[in-house]
Amino acid sequence: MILALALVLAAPAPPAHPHPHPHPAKDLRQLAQQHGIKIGTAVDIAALRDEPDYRQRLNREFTHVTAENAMKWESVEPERGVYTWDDADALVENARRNHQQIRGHTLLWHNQLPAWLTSGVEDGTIDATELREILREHITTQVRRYKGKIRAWDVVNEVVEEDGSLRQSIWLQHLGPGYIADAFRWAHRADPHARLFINDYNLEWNAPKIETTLSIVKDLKAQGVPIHGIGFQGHLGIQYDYPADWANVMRRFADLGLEVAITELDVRMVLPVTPEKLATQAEYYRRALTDCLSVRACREMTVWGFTDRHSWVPGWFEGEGAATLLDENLAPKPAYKALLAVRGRK
Ligand code: 9MR
Repeated sequence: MILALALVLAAPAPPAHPHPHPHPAKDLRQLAQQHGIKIGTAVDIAALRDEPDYRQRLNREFTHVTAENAMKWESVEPERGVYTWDDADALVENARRNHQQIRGHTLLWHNQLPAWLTSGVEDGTIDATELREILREHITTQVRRYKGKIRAWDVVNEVVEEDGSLRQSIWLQHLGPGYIADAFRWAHRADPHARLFINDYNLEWNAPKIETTLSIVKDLKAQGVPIHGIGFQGHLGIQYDYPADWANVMRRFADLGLEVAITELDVRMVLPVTPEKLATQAEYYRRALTDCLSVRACREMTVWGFTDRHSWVPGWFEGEGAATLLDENLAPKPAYKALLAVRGRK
């Protein structure tokens, strides 16, 4: 057995096949190559540091990474003017060593803001003029630090409500709707080569959100604001129908000249796990990749964690989980195999 294995390993590489990719991919890195897209994952920085099996799997499978939390404002500036880049730097360095591109997440959000900022705004010690300056400084500092190292930034995250109105965040309330254009301009100035995205959830299917986001993009473009991409988070659940119109929605944004990315894909289920549920989940993952591949402008599919050992889902949805491609022991689930079997463009 060992001898046979040694012979196989020693055999010369087979000649290039005349057809593009006749065999299923052996892992996600190869799948990404076959389809000419980037396949990424959110990275849990503690797991990257402490769990060798997690680290190996991450680096073997993925060509793109997003920091799940390490680049959020509360992580990088927990006290005013005190920057803590260690975790974000570690992720960037690991990516460099493993030939992974990076999505920066996220420059402006209403969640995971540092307490000094939210309390200062609340008690009035930070007024609108200062808040705008703080935001400009934050975006400039962070984007500049990773200039040339981040392929794409989620510049603004979740700025539209479910009913299609602009989100009532501190940004809208104190700075007015112009904060969105400002954020893109500041980010562009700090790194003119980074691709700048607007990112949201439920954008796969929610009509009011889709229409408002389309009009935001049109307005920005009309003003000459540097915006390059639309991020569909893609937090799905098998208890809901698959968003059947997703590829068409992607196309509407692509028609405005944007790059399209699936930025946070996961497919949760009500526990317990059953073979039937895993099969349905596999079908959702397969359809998401197929939808991306059907739209030429869709260049990236990123999953929000790749193992059920580290997923935000159980902590946020009681009784739900098992949302990722690999189980807690990093064994491939049917969804992983379904992705490898997808045939598509190129
Ligand atoms: O996965 C992230 C989780 O660890 C954090 O506790 C949570 C805090 O809000 O944010 C999660 O990531 C979110 C992402 O940054 C933006 N889109 C929704 C994601 C899931 O909540």
